[in-house]
Amino acid sequence: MQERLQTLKEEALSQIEKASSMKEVQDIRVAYLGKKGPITEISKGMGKLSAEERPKMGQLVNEIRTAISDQLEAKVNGLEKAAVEERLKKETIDISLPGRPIKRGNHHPLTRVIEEIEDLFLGMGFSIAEGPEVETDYYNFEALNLPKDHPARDMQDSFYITEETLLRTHTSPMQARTMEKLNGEGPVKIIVPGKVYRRDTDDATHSHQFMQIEGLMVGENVRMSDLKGVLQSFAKKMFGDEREIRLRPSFFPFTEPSVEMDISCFICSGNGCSVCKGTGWIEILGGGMVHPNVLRMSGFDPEKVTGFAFGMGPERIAMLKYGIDDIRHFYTNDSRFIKQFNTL
Ligand code: 2NL
Repeated sequence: MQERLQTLKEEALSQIEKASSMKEVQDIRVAYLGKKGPITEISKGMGKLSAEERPKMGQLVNEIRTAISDQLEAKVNGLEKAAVEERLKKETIDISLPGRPIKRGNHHPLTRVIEEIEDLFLGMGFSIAEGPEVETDYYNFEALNLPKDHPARDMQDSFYITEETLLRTHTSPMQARTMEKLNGEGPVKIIVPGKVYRRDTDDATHSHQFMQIEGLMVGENVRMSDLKGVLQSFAKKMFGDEREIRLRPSFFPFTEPSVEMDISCFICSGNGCSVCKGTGWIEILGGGMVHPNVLRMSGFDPEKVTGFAFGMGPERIAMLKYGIDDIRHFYTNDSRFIKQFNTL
């Protein structure tokens, strides 16, 4: 009996040793310590033993049961620990992996150019004025020396809403509004950026809706040379310090005299290229001395004050500066286009 018990113990311990899963451990427990297992069977048979042998055998059976039971428990603990370790190994996070880049947007190229222009003029003491896109016929035309029968009104085919209201064809009406509010008390020094509308067929260089930035300075002794100095600074800031400018005579109903400004070609510096069409000069904007009629209609006395005004198209500035070949790129919002102007 003792021998059988010893053998049982060795067998059990060796099987536990070899077990590699919870299921196996459980099977071994049932096989050796279960109700129908050999240890239970031996315990049950103890009654047949003599009073002398019974305690000795009882102790031995208990020892063996405890030994097997302890071993089983140790195995269970070992297997659990191994399982946890295995999981930890699998789930470790590789913190050396580079993070996923965050997609950041960037300013639209037109916004960039407009803000750059605004910064320059703010630095020269101009304020920014903004106003309505739906305008009255009076502010859009009449107040700018374009009476009802003026032929220049045909030049600017416009989107009329009613007989007296339309989508503004330039930002000048806001300049007239600003002057009017000041009741003849200068000086005025503003720029007006904003959307304007003209009835045009869209193509690579025309759009029915586009941006304009106009500037206006009114005060005592404001001269054409002041306009020239301001525009010279503008040309250098936007197209490089080496830029020269030239003014050519032109015509606008709201200025007299009127000029058009060219900058020396920033591509070929005058040697001749396709951008300046071999002339060495690129036309950038128009301006002039505010027409006395315009000053008068907005409440200023042209005998006492003078003013200069200019207007430019920021799309044209941006197209030249960045080599953009189609104005429609600005409005179709293809992210492949916009992303190219990411300087963040
Ligand atoms: C151009 C030319 C110009 C003005 C705009 C202006 C405004 C007032 C009085 C007088 Cl309130 N003039 N604006 C003057 C000359 C030219 O724009 O080619 N723009 C894209």
